[in-house]
Amino acid sequence: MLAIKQALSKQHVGKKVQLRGWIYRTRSSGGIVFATLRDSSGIIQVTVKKGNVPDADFDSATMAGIESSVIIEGELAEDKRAPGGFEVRASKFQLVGISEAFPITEYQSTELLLDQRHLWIRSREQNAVSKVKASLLRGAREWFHENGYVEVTPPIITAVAPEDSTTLFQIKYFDRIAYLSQSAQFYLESLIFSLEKVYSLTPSFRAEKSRTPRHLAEYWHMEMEAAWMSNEENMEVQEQLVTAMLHNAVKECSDELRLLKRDPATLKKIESPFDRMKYEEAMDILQKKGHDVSWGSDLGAIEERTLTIDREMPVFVVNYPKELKPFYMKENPDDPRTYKNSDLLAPEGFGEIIGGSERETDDAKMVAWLKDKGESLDNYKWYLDLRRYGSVPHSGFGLGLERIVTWVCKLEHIRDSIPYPRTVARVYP
Ligand code: NSS
Repeated sequence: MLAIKQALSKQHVGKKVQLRGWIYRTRSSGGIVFATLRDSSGIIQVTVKKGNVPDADFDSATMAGIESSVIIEGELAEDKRAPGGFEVRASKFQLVGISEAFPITEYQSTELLLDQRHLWIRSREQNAVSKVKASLLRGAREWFHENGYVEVTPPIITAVAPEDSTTLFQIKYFDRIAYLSQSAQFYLESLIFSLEKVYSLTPSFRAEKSRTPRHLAEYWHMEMEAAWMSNEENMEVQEQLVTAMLHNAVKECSDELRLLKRDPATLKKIESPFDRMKYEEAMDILQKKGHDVSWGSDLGAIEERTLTIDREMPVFVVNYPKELKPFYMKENPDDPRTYKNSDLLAPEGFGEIIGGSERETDDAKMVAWLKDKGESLDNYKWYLDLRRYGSVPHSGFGLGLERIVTWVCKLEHIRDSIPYPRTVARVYP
């Protein structure tokens, strides 16, 4: 049994091949059925001619509608008109599981495709996105491993809110209330005192009411934390990691990228270092381009689009005003209105894919902030302890996996970067 991608090769021409998969397209004309077969690796044309297969097999081929599962045997031939340049001339056609009329046809509304997500994930685009995502992840894990980071497994059920406490998902936890994690950061911070350089991949949850093309309620978060690290070094890690991820996807998934209309060459030429732009400079650029922004304005999707639309390389925006970012960030001594932090924006208008910073080590400052926000100090006692027992300068970041996939795969909407997107409007299927 060959994978379709393996079968599409001159070396098998004139030889017998056996393939299995699902009917992708089919039409019949007179005594011939032209079927396209798909499996996880690709598609291939199969012609089933009456007389060349047993009669029962020909009947099966006539009956097998789109998405029926089949096993076929036949001779591989070159055919310039066929997708991939080859076709199989069947000598056997076995119907394994007949498909009812498939509910997804060529032009479908976004809503229908979301309702039928469990079936739509069979599409070639979704297949390609999943492979690119896996390849990006593999690139990241290899980079972390080669650079001495330990992968750790932080909890998902927590009592803390590293990010905006208004976007917490609350759950009933026995007879108490707990939250689904927004970020593993605080736990990673605790683990650096044991392991120094750590990373994790966990789902993060954000109850964001806004319906935007870049927000999910549940996304996969790759986070890193390292002891003895400044934010400048933190940015170096980010640019090297992102480059390694992209280059791995180009190496492993060029065909998939092309299917998604992403030219792999545009990713291959991305190399560290990336530009650094102060928040202040970003404001100047935006004002010159007609945005109504001033010191203290947040950068949303629209502003980030303006900043990156003409760029081919990612860019860091550094030193945001304190009022825009969380309490755990380290004050910037060169401009105490700001933090030692950075957001990494993807080019071509895609915008933020990573948020990172050096961390505050003065627990008095953190306590004052938490009190000011009306947070219960009890839940944060353990986190503040980290500043009391041998604190060290440290930094880290969080990378939104679906954000980077959206950019790399040139998707219009983040929902297509994950098999089952969770948004305000949807938990089914
Ligand atoms: O809120 S972040 O900017 N930062 C943190 O959570 C830090 N505590 C991470 C850390 O330093 N360990 O989120 C980090 C990234 C952000 O840049 C996006 O790429 C992604 O997480 N992100 C999202 N992706 C998809 N959907 C939503 N709603 C979302 N929110 C953030």
